[in-house]
Amino acid sequence: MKETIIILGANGQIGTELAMALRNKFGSQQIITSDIREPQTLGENEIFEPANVLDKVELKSLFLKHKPTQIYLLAAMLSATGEQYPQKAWDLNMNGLLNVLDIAVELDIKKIFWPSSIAVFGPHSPKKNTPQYCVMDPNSIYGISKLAGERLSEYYHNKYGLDIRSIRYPGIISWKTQPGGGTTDYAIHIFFEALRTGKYQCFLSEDTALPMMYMEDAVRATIQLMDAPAENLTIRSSYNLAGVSFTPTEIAKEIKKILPNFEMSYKEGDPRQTIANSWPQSIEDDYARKDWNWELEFDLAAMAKDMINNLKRNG
Ligand code: AKB
Repeated sequence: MKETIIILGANGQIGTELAMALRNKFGSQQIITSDIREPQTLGENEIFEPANVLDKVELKSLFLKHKPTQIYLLAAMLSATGEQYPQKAWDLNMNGLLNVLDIAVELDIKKIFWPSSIAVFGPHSPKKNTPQYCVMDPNSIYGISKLAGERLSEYYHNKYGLDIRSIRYPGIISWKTQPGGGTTDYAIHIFFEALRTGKYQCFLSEDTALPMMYMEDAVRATIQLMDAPAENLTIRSSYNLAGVSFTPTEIAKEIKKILPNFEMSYKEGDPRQTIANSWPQSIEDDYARKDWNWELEFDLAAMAKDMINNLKRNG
């Protein structure tokens, strides 16, 4: 079957790179990118349609026009910005998802990808090797909306047969598009600043370990999950994905191996520290490995090397 894919929230950090990978896989004509903002560039044969996921009428006419076989819903407000605008974060993260799920049921669009996050875990979840199933008491509005979204996804799968698939993304590290408003963003800013000024002041404390993943791995995982046979999938809420866990000290050490003059300092009292403290330090991803043969490629050293090479080449 020929796939037609709509990516909602396609101009963001993950959407930009996922769109490139999906265009390579299915051809540009099959991928419709959409966002409330126009993209900075649009290649020949690439299709973009402006749409707001909170506007159900607009969304439905987009789906009716292109008759997608798959939808990727990436429009969301991340953890740090969410704490500044909790009502807006809840509205976008929940109602955007609800709109897509409802229209998908109405128009019989079966296959949907929607990302969750490590933010679904909270202060009483195990901190190390956090398992798929455990106490979950997120205390950021972002985490609360993602956990509610996971329950909603599983509900729509069970009740309406939607083939919805999801990953609990760790912090995603990339050089092509900058992230916006996340707690894990320091692990990207550090590379840009290391090359630009040779220094970085980190807003998280030196020993704050968090699960992260290089963009190549995150995109590969997402497409691998979407390609997996439905009968192999035992999780319809969202899959844990481990990635690589490190502290600011550890990433700074890795950067210093390549840029020996790099200097790291720390700023105390940033509100993102409170969010980071409530999240796992590392994740266990047995279900992803078993159900769809997930394997990580980039460890911290490989990621740091690739980031710096690409930023130097493109900077
Ligand atoms: C954030 O920091 O908010 C995101 C996430 C871990 O979901 N990168």
